Amino acid sequence: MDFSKRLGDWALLVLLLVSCCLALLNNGVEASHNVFDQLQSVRTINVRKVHRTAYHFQPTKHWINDPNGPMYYNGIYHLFYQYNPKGAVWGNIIWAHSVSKDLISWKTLEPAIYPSKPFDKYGCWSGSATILPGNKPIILYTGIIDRNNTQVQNYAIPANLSDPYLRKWIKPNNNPLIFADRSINKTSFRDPTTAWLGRDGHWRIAIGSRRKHRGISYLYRSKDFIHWAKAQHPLHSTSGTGNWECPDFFPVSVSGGLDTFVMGPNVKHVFKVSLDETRYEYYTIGKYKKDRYIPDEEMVDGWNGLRYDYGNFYASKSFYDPVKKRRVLWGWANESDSTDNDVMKGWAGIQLIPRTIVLDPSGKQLLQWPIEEVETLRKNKVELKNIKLAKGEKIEINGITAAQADVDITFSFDSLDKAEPFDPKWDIYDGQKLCSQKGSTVHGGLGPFGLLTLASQNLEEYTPVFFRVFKGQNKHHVLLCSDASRSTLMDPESHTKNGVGAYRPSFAGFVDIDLKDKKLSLRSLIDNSVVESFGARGKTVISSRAYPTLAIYEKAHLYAFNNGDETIKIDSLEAWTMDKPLQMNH
Ligand code: DQQ
Repeated sequence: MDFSKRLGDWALLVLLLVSCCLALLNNGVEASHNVFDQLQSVRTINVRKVHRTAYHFQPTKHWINDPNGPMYYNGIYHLFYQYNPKGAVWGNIIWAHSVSKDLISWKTLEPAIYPSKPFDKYGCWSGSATILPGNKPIILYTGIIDRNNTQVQNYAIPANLSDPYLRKWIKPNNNPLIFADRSINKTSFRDPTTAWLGRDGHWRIAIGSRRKHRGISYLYRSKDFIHWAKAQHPLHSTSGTGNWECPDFFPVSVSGGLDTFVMGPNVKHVFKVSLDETRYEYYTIGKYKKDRYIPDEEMVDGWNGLRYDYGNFYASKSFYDPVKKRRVLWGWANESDSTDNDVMKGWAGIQLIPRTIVLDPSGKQLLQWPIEEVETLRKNKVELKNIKLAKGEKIEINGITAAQADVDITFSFDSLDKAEPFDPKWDIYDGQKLCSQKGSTVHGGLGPFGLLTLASQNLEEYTPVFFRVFKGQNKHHVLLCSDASRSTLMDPESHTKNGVGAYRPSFAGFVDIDLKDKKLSLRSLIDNSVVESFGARGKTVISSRAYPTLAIYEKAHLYAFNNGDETIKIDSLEAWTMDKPLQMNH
């Protein structure tokens, strides 16, 4: 190693130590991400390849967070996203821009929106796109106008509608469109939604905020998209939930996706918020009436609410795809390694595979499924059928690249009798705690059974995704776990998330399913450092990040396993190696 490289490493180490101290002192503006002033512009010299994903969306280097303004326009899908062009931690935030014809192969364009005017001088934060009548896209985003983190809402429009990629965006001088009035907390006033048009011909948007500890989504109306007035009542608010970021509000039906303004019979509405305090999201399903959203009675409207994803998933945003008539959901997965490691590897953050969302026929939850286009990346199919796994048995799924795979498996069992009793003292909303106590190696009655993903040959490292069935008083409780606690041998002492350490939780969520047919299905998309798992055809979804040191590339293994008394059958299994998408062709 030459002297200058060593000096560089020392400088980086000192920088990291200083920034950690600053972070602990809570230095920096109030923002929704850890702020490491000293690291924001540490230039990446070498991008570390290991752990980069092959078929998930990620730029060539540096930090990304929220998906912004996803939309479809004249044959092209657009994805904008919060991006730090100068470093691998949050900061210097702009709207980066990529386009695609299939949501899988992307082309990076020049940044679309970046600080340049008084109304966004200190940051261009999240927002959404709306297609106005006459097929004219418009973006609403949050601008930061001073060092006190004051937030306003701005708009941007394409410079040239006949440019197929809409490369250049203009931020007209009549911005900002919306200031916080005196009743609003101006440092918690952000992330405008896609607008929807009411029957009265007026546009509506919702904006995330809080009053003390009450999460609020303010509703604004406009006739012309330029002059906006705050409605007397917020669209929705919930006490005790803290600041709401990235609200999303849209109609759903059982049969397919709906454009954002659609109302009528058989249509319900979904309201989702991202919880600033806990960094997870919840949604409710309900009615939209007289400009207020009312969750259905059986919905849990708070910290224990339904989640799109019980793992690493935040700041999600949906859009309507008019071509395939579907609602598509984008969500960001942050890294779970340490900040130090992010700076070393020169990149942080991915977007998860877009998902279609429909209403479950029960009307009580949503179903999510990876967009069908991801299947075009499948190759080397392997199949298994009717394989029994007695307690303690596992079988390797050979013939694919296990570090980069799509696996879809259906398990069945003869009886529910051996399911362990569900202790009434356990918290039915805290699957994660239960999963941390009853991991994949803790023998059970019916389960644990599932997959061991990103596994090293001798199981020094693995990320298990598995079911465990419990017998409750009136029904069975099915727990789906995605447990990163043994996913890596890297820095084993660093197990807590304090803004700088690694985070390896035993993510888990319950699956609302009746087990009449005694079957449970699981699909996992595995991509080097991410495992996205869809339980029971998208009823419960969990995404985990993992950083194996042995189970990388061709050295990763994939197994199906059973550690419960009840013998489990693999009814069917299909698995594929996943290709890396080519750059979008022009
Ligand atoms: N990220 C953006 C904010 C948003 C937060 C800033 C959510 O607009 O509230 O990068 O992750």
